[in-house]
Amino acid sequence: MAIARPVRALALAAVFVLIFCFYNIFQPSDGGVHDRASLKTNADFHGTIDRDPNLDPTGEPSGNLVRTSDAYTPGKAGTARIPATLLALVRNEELAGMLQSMEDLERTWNSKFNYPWTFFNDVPFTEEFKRKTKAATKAECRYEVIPKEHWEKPSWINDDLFAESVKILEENDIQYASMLSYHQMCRWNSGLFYKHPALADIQYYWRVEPKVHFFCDVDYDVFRYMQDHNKTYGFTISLYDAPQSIPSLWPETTKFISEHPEYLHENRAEGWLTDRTRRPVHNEMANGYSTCHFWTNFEIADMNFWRSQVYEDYFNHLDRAGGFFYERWGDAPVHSIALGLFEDKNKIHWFRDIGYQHIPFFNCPNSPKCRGCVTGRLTDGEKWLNKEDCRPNWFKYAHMD
Ligand SMILES: Nc1nc2c(ncn2[C@@H]2O[C@H](COP(=O)(O)OP(=O)(O)OP(=O)(O)O)[C@@H](O)[C@H]2O)c(=O)[nH]1
Ligand SMILES: [Mg+2]
Repeated sequence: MAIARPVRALALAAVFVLIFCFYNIFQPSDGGVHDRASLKTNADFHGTIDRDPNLDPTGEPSGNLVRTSDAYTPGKAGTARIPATLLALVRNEELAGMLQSMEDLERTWNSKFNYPWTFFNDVPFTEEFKRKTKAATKAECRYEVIPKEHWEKPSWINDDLFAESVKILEENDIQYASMLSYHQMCRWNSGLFYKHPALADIQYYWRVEPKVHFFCDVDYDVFRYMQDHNKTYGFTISLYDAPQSIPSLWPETTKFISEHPEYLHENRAEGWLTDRTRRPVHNEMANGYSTCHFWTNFEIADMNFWRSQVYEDYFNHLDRAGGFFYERWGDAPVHSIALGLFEDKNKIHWFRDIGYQHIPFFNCPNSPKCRGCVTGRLTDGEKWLNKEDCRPNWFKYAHMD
């Protein structure tokens, strides 16, 4: 029996619709940046960004900017540099990746301003590491070992409970859960790095990891920008976290707030932290936290915020609660929650003009100053990674600059 052409066309269309639905339901899951196997459907996600602002022409931030001059010559007395450093926690084995990050950042920015590099490690740096990193910059390089009391698992962490907790985290596909050093690194980056004696006289830092990329020429002193414009924190990328890595972080935070309601800033970005409209299941699994965070492998910040009594009390509360080890609290959600609750949201700045990549995400603005990345493309990884973009929430609850 012949089937009429319109009916055939309709049947074909129905098959395509079905395939499309099945693909969306069963495509690789989301989860956090590090964790692939958590949530299997799109039900926990409501829409991508309407229009990526990185597609719009991007220039420098508005207001007074300080340009390079002779006063930025390396080692010069009476320098225009303010107390600030490029800061990298890195292993000796990551030398090649560190040199690559340095090359990018020196080319695009630091060769004009010559801020010192400060390298941190839990073991001494090798002579080769020192020699090769020194050769990658005209600026001063400092090599620091982290004191044991800042790095070692604290005395109140119970080994058996840690081992049990790791099993649960691994069942939930939380990457690096069994690596004690990863937990130590997250804790150090959250609440200890700025206490290192080598940073005592330094106020601002730009965190740099090995194997990251910088794409755009930046022709002003970003540390002066932070200072002159009264900014506490600068980010490039904002993402959702894996809720299974932080189930008790928000409950511990609300406990802390109930003990210290006076610490809440009146112009805070709390809605960004508690949003449940875009990813309700994330919020539910993280017990009230959207899981939105600034991706802290890039951060330009004022350490006075971390050194404040408010943050000191908050970090100590979290540290005692044990979640850096019994869960896998990252410095990204910890820093972000503190900024979202205890800081004026207008003191947080999106460095949209700094082209940046840490695998698998980019910040790539539309600017003639940028080379080597694709404007407005968040990721060069799998398509589902686009769902991890949390900037729309930041723009909604805070601002776009
Ligand atoms: N010295 C030292 N550095 C570490 C250690 N663990 C991590 N780091 C550094 O801390 C930073 C973050 O660690 P990564 O392993 O990159 O963590 P991540 O960015 O969450 O993971 P990836 O997505 O795999 O890059 C990097 O700069 C590492 O070089 C450690 O045990 N010792
Ligand atoms: Mg990394």
